[in-house]
Amino acid sequence: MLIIKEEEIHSSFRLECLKMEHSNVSFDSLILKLHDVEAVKFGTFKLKSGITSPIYFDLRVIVSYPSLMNEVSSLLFLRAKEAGVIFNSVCGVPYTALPLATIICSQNNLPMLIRRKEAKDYGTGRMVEGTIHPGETCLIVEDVVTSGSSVFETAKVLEKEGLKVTDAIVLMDREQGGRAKLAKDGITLHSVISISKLLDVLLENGRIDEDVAQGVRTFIQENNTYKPTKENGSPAAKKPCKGLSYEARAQLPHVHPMACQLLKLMAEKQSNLCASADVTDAKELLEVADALGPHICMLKTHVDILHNFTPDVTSQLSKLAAKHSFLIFEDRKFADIGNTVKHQYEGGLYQIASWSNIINAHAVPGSGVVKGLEAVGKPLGRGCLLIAEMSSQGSLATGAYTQAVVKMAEDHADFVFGFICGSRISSKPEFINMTPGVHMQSAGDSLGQQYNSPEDVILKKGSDVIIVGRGILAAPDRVKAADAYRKAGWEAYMRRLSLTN
Ligand code: S5P
Repeated sequence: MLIIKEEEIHSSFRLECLKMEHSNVSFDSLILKLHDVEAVKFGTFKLKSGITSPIYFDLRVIVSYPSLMNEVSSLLFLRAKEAGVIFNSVCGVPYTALPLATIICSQNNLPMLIRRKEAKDYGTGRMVEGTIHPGETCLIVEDVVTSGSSVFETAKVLEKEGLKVTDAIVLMDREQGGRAKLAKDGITLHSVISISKLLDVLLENGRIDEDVAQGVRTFIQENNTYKPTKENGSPAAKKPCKGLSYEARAQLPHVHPMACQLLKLMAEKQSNLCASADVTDAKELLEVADALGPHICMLKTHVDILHNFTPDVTSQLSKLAAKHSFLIFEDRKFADIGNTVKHQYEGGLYQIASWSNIINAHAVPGSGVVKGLEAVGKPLGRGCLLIAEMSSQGSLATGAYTQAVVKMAEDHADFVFGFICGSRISSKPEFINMTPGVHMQSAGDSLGQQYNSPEDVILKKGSDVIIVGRGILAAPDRVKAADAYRKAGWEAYMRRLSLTN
């Protein structure tokens, strides 16, 4: 429990990443309650912009339900804690989020600021009420984000008063471009519920049918308010590669040889499954590789977790890769200056470059990390993935950072052929998007891992490869589980092709 002492109130503090107290069940029940009170409705609604929408949110109604108000406020505050947001005060976007901000501040002993919609024409004429400490950071609270413009306007008013705005928390992200727009403006958006999650829960509970859900999904996709341009530097241009098959992408003129090989393998084996062989015993690693080999396009290793590593393990692994036609991806996550990663990749105990087809790297050090790895890997015909997003709660790899990673990949397409990401993040079909954090039964673990289903990842998020670890390794029958993931990933891909072709 976070206790903020009186004297700490005006000093900056970091809210620790506390274990989320809410489970998936409480999200589900919140979504059902919001539907019960008609805070979310389905039908035909004319929006302020003139557009007709199949879904409508009216979260103002929740002021009439005190326990729902408290629940929403707690989840919003937990979301900020979980993301490790640093702030000094809280401001709700008028009007719906005002009472939510009030409850958050009152229950957590935090200073609040109130943004006025119009300046008073008497007295101070100020736009923000409350004690302002210029230079401090204010967290914005909002009920629903579509384009992000209300959050942006509030941020501008606060910034005019000398405050900083780095983050906003929102109950419902309509996934129509607000997150990307705000990221471009330097504000990270953290949402409690996304529209995809809302649709899934309402579908599962028989509140809506598949046609309604699909109608909303199509509307959301077709009404993205954030148009990526060269100027705003957004990587997300959704259309071009959704309809292309893996085979077609393998034939593209500028495709990297490693991407080409992988795409062909995926098509041949009808598998977009990468098994994450996170075991600590060398013998078990080889057994997993042999048993799962027929079902996977790629085996991901963490060779440094083996307690009994010998060079023989990697030569056995290479033989199994040839036997079952899969690629080896050592998930080393290089993150140092070019000169150091060169040595780490080529030498040391593991000599990764000699046996791993694919490696990955963080972009934090700048392009030197790629240049260092490329110097070793390119002559050997290897390929690299850049980590553009992470599946863990509170990951800092979002927004402008993710966009910069995409740019770095494009600038080094001779060696970088794809990304570790949550969804398809590049408009270029030559790049492969690989997504970890995939599980068919669990929503996450106690250490911040967050899971999506194969269908979410491939069909809804447009990624190419699912990376599955414990979903397979912890199953009573690993081979059966691997085949179930392969089938689920492949079926989602086939559905994606049929939707767009
Ligand atoms: O963002 C990431 C990136 C990676 S590579 N999140 C991840 O979970 N991973 C890796 O994917 C992680 O290191 C682990 O090896 C695997 C996920 O394992 P699971 O057991 O949670 O499926």
